[in-house]
Amino acid sequence: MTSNEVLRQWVAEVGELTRPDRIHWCTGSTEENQQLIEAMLDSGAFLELNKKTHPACYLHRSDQDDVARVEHVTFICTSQRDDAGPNNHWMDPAAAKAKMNGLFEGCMQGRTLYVIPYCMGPIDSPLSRCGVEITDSPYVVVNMRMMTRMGSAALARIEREDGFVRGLHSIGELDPERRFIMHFPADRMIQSFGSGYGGNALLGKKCHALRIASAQARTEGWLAEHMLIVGIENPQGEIHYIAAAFPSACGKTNLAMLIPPAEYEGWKVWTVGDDICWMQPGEDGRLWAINPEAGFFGVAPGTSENTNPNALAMLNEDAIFTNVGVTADNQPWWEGKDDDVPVTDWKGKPFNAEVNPAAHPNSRFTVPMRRCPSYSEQAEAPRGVPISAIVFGGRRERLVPLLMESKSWQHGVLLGAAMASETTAAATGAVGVVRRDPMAMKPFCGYNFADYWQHWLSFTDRASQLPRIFHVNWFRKNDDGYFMWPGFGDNMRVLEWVIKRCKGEVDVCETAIGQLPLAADININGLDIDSVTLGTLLEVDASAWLDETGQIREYLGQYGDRLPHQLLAELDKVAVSLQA
Ligand code: OXD
Ligand code: MN
Repeated sequence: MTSNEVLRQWVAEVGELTRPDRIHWCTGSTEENQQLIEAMLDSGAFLELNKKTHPACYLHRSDQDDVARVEHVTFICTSQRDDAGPNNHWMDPAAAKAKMNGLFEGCMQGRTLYVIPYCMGPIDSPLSRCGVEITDSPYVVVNMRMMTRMGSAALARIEREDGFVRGLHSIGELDPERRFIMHFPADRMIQSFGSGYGGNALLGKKCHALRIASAQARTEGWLAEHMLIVGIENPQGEIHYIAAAFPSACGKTNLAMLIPPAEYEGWKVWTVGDDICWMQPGEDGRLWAINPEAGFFGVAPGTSENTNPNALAMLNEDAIFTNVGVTADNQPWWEGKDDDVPVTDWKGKPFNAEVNPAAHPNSRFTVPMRRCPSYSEQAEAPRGVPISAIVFGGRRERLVPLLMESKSWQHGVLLGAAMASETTAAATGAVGVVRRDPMAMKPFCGYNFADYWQHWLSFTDRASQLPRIFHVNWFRKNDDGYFMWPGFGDNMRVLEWVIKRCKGEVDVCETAIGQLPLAADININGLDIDSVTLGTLLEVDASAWLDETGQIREYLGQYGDRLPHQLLAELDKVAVSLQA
């Protein structure tokens, strides 16, 4: 058990409410993990994959109605509705607790209640924060073991410090009508019922490391962001760390572990994180970042030898696959993987392309970060890594150029706040609809976006050497509907320009919307791209942008008086300059 009285009492209370058959305190040991896996193999929750090609790899098929995050039933429960903001669904905390108590009542009868102490971030980092998840799902336990520093070491830290995030989860009956993901930032508490899917059930990830942590970060003077962290090493051995925010399923994992094109001999890419970044000003005035996670929970479809060879290599062993297809020799398979032919789809039915894809579009892999060939040992550094540049990016077929730099930190905050992207399968709902997704945090900010932008703006007073801010768009299409930029490893060419700007090595073309690269400064050697295409990728269509600024103004208008004046002033400057 534990010497932490608060934790002991909370577990006892939850036990009384949910009435499990037994309570298990997770240590995170190999033996414990093995026992859970064996139990899941017995129950059918796990299927063993080809032992030769994929040792210690398992397939999990989720309930067919439980395959993605559910934003419409995800709530931020603050006493004042306005503190959650128009960006969140809100429920009164007392009403939410009453509703959840009703659902949790007796829900673990016949099940085991697992207590999972975990640490988000390196176990000995002052930037890390701890939590405890209570769950009745062994799938959650084995995933949390990969995704966080889980077990005895985390419990020891919890016993040393004051306060931890409390997360209560039950799969319930997996009934979509009885599914709620509740956040109580004031109590540092999460309650999730009715789903076993990643972002809804692995509470360390979106619920803690983004929604609760963003609110906590605001009061403590740091930032919790939906960003990858990547280190780019040049042939001279100099490493620049970049943090980049993209909406879900827009290629963060690919960018975090890209392999540079042949032209970049001597360059190396180091992966620190692929989804979440916690940043804090250091004594030197720079922002220092940790990845609070210890594993990847990545989107499987589209991952291939061409798009992300590092990911493919790390998925050969010790990985969990959720909702992918399988081949005749029992290997995991998803659309875009290779020329193999799947025989069974993600529902466990014979594969028929006319009926179902082999893998669900939001099928996932879970794997420890250390398995990634480009894994950076700096991901364990207690002080984190210093961030040179922040990159924002969305999925936009039109309008938005391949690359630009903000004119200032304040203008960079506007670039982030105005981000928009076409929706993907990572959440339930329509796919391909353009929606505003500020800082890629629309589904994840645990408080009012207006206050969040104010918090971002406040960093000019908190840190003297802030990173430069950039905006990219890999997804621009031509009139025939083809992507104009090759993306994937070739995104290195864009990152090279970003680093050159950080080092003051290249000039810019000043435009109304931002500072764009001179075409000659983007390395396109070895690329099948002509100067007209590159010109289009870097063009600014003033009248279309005026229209866009109108839409941004309308979007920001929802935040009323709470919206920071500075943000509107930045938007005004852009609009005036476009009119000129
Ligand atoms: C994720 C997501 O799982 O953003 O990372 O949906
Ligand atoms: Mn994500």
